[in-house]
Amino acid sequence: MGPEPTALERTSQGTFQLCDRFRIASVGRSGAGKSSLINHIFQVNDAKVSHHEPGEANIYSEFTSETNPRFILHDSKGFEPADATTFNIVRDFIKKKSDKSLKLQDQLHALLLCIKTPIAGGRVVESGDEELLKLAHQLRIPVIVVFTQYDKLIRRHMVAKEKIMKDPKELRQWGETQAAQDFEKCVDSLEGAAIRLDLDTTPRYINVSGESSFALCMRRPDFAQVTQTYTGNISPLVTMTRKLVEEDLWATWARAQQVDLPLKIELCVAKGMDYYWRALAGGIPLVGDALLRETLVRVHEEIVACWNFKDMKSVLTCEEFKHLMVYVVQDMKNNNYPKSSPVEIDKINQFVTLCTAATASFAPPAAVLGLTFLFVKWLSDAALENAVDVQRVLIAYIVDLILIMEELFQIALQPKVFGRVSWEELQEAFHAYALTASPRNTHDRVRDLVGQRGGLHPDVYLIRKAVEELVRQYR
Ligand SMILES: Nc1nc2c(ncn2[C@@H]2O[C@H](COP(=O)(O)OP(=O)(O)O)[C@@H](O)[C@H]2O)c(=O)[nH]1
Ligand SMILES: [Mg+2]
Repeated sequence: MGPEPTALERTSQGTFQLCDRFRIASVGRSGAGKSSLINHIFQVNDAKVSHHEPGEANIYSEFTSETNPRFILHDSKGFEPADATTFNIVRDFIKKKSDKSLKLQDQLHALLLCIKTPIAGGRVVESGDEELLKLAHQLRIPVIVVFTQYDKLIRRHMVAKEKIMKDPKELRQWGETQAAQDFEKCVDSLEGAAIRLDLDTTPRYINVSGESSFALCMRRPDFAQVTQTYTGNISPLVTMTRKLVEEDLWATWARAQQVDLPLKIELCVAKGMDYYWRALAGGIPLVGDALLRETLVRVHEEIVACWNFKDMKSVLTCEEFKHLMVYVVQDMKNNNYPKSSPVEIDKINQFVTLCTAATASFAPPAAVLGLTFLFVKWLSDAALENAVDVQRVLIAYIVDLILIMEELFQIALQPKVFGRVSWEELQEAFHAYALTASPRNTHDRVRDLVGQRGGLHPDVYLIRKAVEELVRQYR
């Protein structure tokens, strides 16, 4: 065994084994918008926990969603200032779940305190909320105060002026500015609470609007376009949470959340690249001298897992999809491939038709895709090493796969698909990818990154950031 793993290695190495699901609690009054918020973050539609029995705080019950199995939710309604019993239940739960001697997976990883953004004056942070903030602070549980339904505040200001303001854009601008001013009062209230509680910093806070179908301005149908939808700040909330959770947990969070693309990309690159570095260093148990082909397969699986798709038929991990990926990166074996051939969408279509056909017998994939014998042989024989051709193929594979997964993500987010993927969606993703990020361009950039002679820069962190940057540029 080598030296102790660095923090960077540790974060990606066993994170998922260490902690498979992100455990989050949401507390706030009924109707605050907790369920809507959770539905958004994790792209599920079933995060509903009923609170029919008065006084009951069922924060102990674990909610898990079939659509997204990567998180566990504890949901509890808030407490009236006089309601000591309910508060005590929540307090005891949080205390129990913050015990560091528990396994990481059993601990509470983050707490969202949801407060409906008030649309008129009044006390914002109530005494129950204060108690909770104090407790979270003492126990060092990452907590975010989420001011929900912020769109309603904007709407209130718009409605007040909709008869006077003729320009819908101006009206919306007005609503947003006024709401921002009102929101300052919420922030003041929170800062005041922090001082009263003697916390060393103000808790993190954010305003969000989780509803996308809510009409901001209903009485003027002619304003529909600019006023109808408003969803805001969910992605920044996800980023904020990522910064607050412990380093060992960021990957678990990045995989569970389903709204923040840059965070997904960061995770994919970390997973993909680190596997390579570890394989190179001989750090993967049971793998002797790693081969390139094997490594690509593992990198492929690591990256696919980050997206958390509902892949009932295991399309994303099947051999055929991997063949397609190999086809996409074929030109990267040589530095100056004479005609760096663009991905031919016809070939992909033909291939997918064969894969999904009822009859199993068809020409070998290599033939259909026009993979050269030399390339296929090289792939299966090449040892994993610090060689430029190996690195070019590997990085191109990582970049292209992430870009395709990203397209798939957009497709899978459509309501009718709801995270489920099959060949149909994957094919659509390939099309979108071939149109937007011409592989030729990304491949040129990968060539630059790997360098003509020397190969990759030895600084793992730097390379990770450079690959992330590359992917982002082609989004
Ligand atoms: N306009 C608007 N309505 C919201 C928002 N979030 C939730 N709602 C609505 O508020 C009601 C209560 O939301 P819910 O998520 O069930 O609250 P919970 O009781 O805290 O879980 C539902 O009718 C939601 O559709 C939001 O951001 N904007
Ligand atoms: Mg609810």
